[in-house]
Amino acid sequence: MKNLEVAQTLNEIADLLEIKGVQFKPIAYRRAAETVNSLSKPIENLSMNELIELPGIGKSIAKKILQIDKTGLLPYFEDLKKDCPIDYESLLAVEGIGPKTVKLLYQSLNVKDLDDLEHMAREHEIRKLPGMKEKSEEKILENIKYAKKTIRNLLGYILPIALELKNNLMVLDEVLEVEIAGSIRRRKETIGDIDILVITDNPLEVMDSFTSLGNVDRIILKGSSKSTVRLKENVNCDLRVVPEKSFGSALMYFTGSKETNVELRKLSIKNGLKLNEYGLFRGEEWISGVTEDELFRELGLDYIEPELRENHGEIEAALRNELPSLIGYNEIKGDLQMHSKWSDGSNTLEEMVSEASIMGYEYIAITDHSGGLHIARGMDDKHINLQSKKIEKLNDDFEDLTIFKGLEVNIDSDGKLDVDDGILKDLDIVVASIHSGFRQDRGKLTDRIISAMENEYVNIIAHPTGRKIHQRKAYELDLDKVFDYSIETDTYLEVNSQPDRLDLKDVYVKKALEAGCKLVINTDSHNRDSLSNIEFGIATARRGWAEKGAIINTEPLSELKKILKI
Ligand code: DGT
Ligand code: CA
Ligand code: CA
Ligand code: ZN
Repeated sequence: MKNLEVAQTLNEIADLLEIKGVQFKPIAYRRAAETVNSLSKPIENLSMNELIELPGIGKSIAKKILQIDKTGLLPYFEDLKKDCPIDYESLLAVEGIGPKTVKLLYQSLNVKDLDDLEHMAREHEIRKLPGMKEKSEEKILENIKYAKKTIRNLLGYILPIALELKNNLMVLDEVLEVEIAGSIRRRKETIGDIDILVITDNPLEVMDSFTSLGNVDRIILKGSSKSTVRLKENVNCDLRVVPEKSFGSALMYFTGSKETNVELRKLSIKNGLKLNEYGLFRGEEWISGVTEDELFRELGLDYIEPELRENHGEIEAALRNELPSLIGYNEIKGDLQMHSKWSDGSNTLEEMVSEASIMGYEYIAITDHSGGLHIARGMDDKHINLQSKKIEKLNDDFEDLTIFKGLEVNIDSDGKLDVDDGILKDLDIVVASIHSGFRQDRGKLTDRIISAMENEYVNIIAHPTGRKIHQRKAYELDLDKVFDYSIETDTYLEVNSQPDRLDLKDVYVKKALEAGCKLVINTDSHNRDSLSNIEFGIATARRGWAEKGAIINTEPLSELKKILKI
């Protein structure tokens, strides 16, 4: 049944007409949408005559409905969208902003997207508009956050979807090559949309297959060189067909980031060249573009890994042969934070251990929560001791895997740990973290972390800034001070791999490394499937320019034991 799809298109047409300032028509389209929405039979079964019998549907709208039914596309709608210079979908996603407001914002303040809107709200321009107050401005700022949240998705959610799309395209006979580009290739923590490039001799057929994949919800745009679909998973995917000769340059361009592209283009111009998605040119002459490797070489640059392409100094570094040799995705030798049913995990200790063994790890730490029942079903002292005995025995069953006795202790609001040193001293690894009192001031929070670091048994500070993407901001910390103490006390800051944590985040990883810290990448898994999240922690570390040597759990067992004084 296509009723919902048709109704949605009619409503969007109404929005667009309203934004354009067209009279009466928007109301007509909305009434038609309502009729379609409340229809009890599939709209695609209705003929022209049956359609115009329906309330609020005249000949012109009926024609359009039939067109959507037949082709999934409506040229009238596509033209309207093309005509509209505004990212109206994002703006309308802000609660309290309707088409009339979008129009007003555009006409009076030239607001085209969420960034413009945010800027104008911060500059207090919104409250000057008719019908707006100080309060509306504050609400808009607050609601932009939620709108952005519904628009961007976590990498951890999107990456598997993108990989499946890639597989589905790869198996097509007409497809010669497929690559995921955009922010996914850069492994950014959140993703706006999926960008995929293909080489094919038969674009039309590939686009047909692409737009009819099982998880396509609706076609937004379909052409022979670019198509965009909305997936059922609530994210858009752009597919672009590029010439074989330009694959490298297209991959470079569509990998971005935009900021890096701008710099690369400037560099090309400086060298008397021109770079775009079709290739590298000297005047009209095409020089290169088949592979990224060769383009970087022609530009006098070392190859820049996609995770580094954020214009954070990577081009400078590539010019001087000073790029880091990034930690590889297979170089983690063990995961030093995970939970089992002994606290709030959902798999047994044995299940976690055998999964880690399957992954080929040399060592892991089981770090269930402390704190007794009132914190994350934490363990009391008696259980900590019992679990330790269990782990000692379990070690006998695994020849190639060492299981460390660990614990995740809470740092209380005064910086004290909720487990006595007498217990901690018998454990192999102690992870300390803040789970409460996030609202204290920066000085207090920094002091809490530092007192935990000063405890001689604490090895790791888990999720050091406490942020949760889309849910909770990082608490205030004097990171420079934390970095200093990390080095001084041999306490390692964690890069937590949970897709909504990624904490430390990429830019802080870079800062920590510049300060001379070494870090540890853990998954903080609460079930065995999450152990594979390690790739997101590694990606974050790579985005923060981390080399293998900066991450302690790339070290073999003997070395790690020395580092952690086990
Ligand atoms: P996203 O989708 O918001 O997570 O981020 P990206 O980086 O995937 O951005 P997207 O999908 O808008 O575009 C993909 C790439 O195409 C982007 O990383 C760089 C390139 N690109 C797109 N628009 C522009 C542009 O206006 N200028 C330049 N230089 N590059 C662009
Ligand atoms: Ca994208
Ligand atoms: Ca895109
Ligand atoms: Zn937990």
